[in-house]
Amino acid sequence: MVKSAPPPTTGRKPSKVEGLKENSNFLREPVATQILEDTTHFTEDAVQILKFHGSYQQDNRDNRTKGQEKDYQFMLRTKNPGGLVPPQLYLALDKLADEYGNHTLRATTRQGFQMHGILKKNLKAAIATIVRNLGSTLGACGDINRNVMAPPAPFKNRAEYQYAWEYAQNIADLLSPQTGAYYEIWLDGEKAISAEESPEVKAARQSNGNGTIIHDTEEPLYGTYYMPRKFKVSVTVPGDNSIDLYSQDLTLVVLTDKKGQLEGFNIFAGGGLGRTHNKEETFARLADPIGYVAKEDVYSAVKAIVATQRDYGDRTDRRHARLKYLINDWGVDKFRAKVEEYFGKPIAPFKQLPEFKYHDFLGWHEQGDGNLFLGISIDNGRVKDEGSFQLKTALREIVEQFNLPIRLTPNQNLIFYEITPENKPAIQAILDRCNVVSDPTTIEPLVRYAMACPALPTCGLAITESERAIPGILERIRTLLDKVGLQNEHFVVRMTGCPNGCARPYMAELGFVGSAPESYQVWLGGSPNQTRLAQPYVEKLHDNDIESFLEPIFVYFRKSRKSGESFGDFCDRVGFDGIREFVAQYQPETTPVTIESEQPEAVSKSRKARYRVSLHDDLYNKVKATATSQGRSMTDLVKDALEAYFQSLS
Ligand code: SRM
Ligand code: SF4
Repeated sequence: MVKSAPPPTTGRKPSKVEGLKENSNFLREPVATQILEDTTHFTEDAVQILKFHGSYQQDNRDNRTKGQEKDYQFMLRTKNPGGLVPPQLYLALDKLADEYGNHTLRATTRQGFQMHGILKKNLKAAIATIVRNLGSTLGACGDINRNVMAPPAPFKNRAEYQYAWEYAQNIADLLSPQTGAYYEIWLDGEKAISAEESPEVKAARQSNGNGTIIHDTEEPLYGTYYMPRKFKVSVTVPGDNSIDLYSQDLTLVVLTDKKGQLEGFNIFAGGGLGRTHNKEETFARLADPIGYVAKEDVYSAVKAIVATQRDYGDRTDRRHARLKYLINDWGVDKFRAKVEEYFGKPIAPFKQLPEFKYHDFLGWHEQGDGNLFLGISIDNGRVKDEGSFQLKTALREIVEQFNLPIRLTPNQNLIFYEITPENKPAIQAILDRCNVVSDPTTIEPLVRYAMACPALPTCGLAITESERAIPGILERIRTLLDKVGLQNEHFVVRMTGCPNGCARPYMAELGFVGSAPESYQVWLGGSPNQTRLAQPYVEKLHDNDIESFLEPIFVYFRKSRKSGESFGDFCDRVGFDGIREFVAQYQPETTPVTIESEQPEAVSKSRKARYRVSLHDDLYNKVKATATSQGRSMTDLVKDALEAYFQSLS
């Protein structure tokens, strides 16, 4: 094993994980040894290296019992550049989830799939099955380039979308680890049967642009120490923010000429969301525009940025190790100058771009070549069968019968594409039979645009619930919106069980970030298109207090919004001081109830007179609940109650 020189740490002690990477023999040990042992779990050191192979050691936190061994199980994460899941891979994953997992799959916020609940003894078979079916988990986690995102829309008549897919794949290949460890450990050395890499990418990986390559090691780009921390890349097209571009370490925006020919890429860098409560030195940060590179230079530019972070990212403090901190500490100009040293020439000025908008591509659409695509909403990414809701069955049957490729979306949904129009009715029939909604306008919009991370019971870092809590919380928000007169209002709600930000809550209009058991830090003021960072409004809101907390804010919004203004834009415009002032003087509103009277003669014969009386909230809620449970109107209920009351007086 030839080791590369350790990156500089300016005299400070490198973090423990740096030593584990150094001694791992390019990601082999201690995983290779411990996978052969008849144990339920790996040691802490092995767990760190296992991440690079796409797996996390977890335990079911619902099953923790004092004094007993944890209920160890493994999460596997696939890497799918641009969200591509070939039909063969989907069927393999579906089967693995039943055979070794917890019978569910989970579409992630970075266009991958996760499987939970795998026992150590089944890990090797599960990974081998994924690789033999055109998938991979290599580099899905760990200090390395993660899944490269791209807009999932399969628009065949829009060249820029096709370029985004092509370059997402090529950059994933360019930055993929070269160690033989993965195939040695999981496939007994058998090499993957993967799609041929583009020769351009192969050449770009080898070429030494001013120190981007570490010579004579198994990992020419990463060296012995890999990256200081995870590294996240996306490729998008002008105007399409389905990939949440401002939250990525590096985003490339495809730029084409008038004929749709690729010219080059705008570069954004330095986004990232992970933070720690009460540690001001950690923060969510939006990516900055860095500049423009021509298409023939794009791989060198990407390598130059990776090398800059590889060589100058903080390896002594993992909380300060992401690229966002390097750019924040240096400033964009110094960062760009250092990248240019590796790149070997100046980076051109950033080109003007149109406004970025969020798209979810749900429902049936033309894909631009006569075929169709269908975006299916998956609540919080969880693919499962539950009672009459048979999403897992529906997806499997569709893939089995029509052999369709899938693109996972960055919002935990999926798209089937290459659908010939004559197959649409049969696909629709499967969805209808399995109670899977295909018309996005029938989905409650708060649910449609919401995301939550897995949190409990699998995530070891979760402080409180997220995926399991969000459905109830969205329902309560809807009831509250209805109550305060905002019936058709909706906005982007995102929730995480801790401040790491896996469902990107800091980009939401209303973000809930777990801060204590059953409590959330609340973030307000993000934009509907995720182009602005939200801000923390309160540190700890108990789940029980959501209504009393949100009601005055919603009332202020209803009263003072500008025409068409979204909730996030409103919060950003009026500011937290304005909101706090309104909340401080807020008196809970009484809710008007309309009671019909018998028609007085004086009133036109054709309509009934209506009188309004006001009820306080608690009484109104009781009347409403009773009327609902009895299947009657509130008017009838109140009429009966009043009549009984007056009778009792007489
Ligand atoms: Fe994440 C760690 C789940 C996207 C920031 N993330 C974790 C772990 C592995 C917990 C752990 O370290 O023990 C979670 C596994 C939970 C479980 O039970 O499955 C986890 N992250 C997820 C997923 C599955 C959430 C989801 O709802 O889909 C996403 C998988 C994406 C994928 O396919 O690769 C996921 N994680 C993200 C994102 C969003 C994104 O990438 O666009 C972020 C914020 C963006 C960013 O990185 O800045 C994110 N995850 C983190 C962090 C904080 C990183 C930091 O810079 O501080 C951690 C903790 C860490 O790395 O120390 C983390
Ligand atoms: Fe776990 Fe926190 Fe990520 Fe949620 S945000 S999955 S709780 S690490």
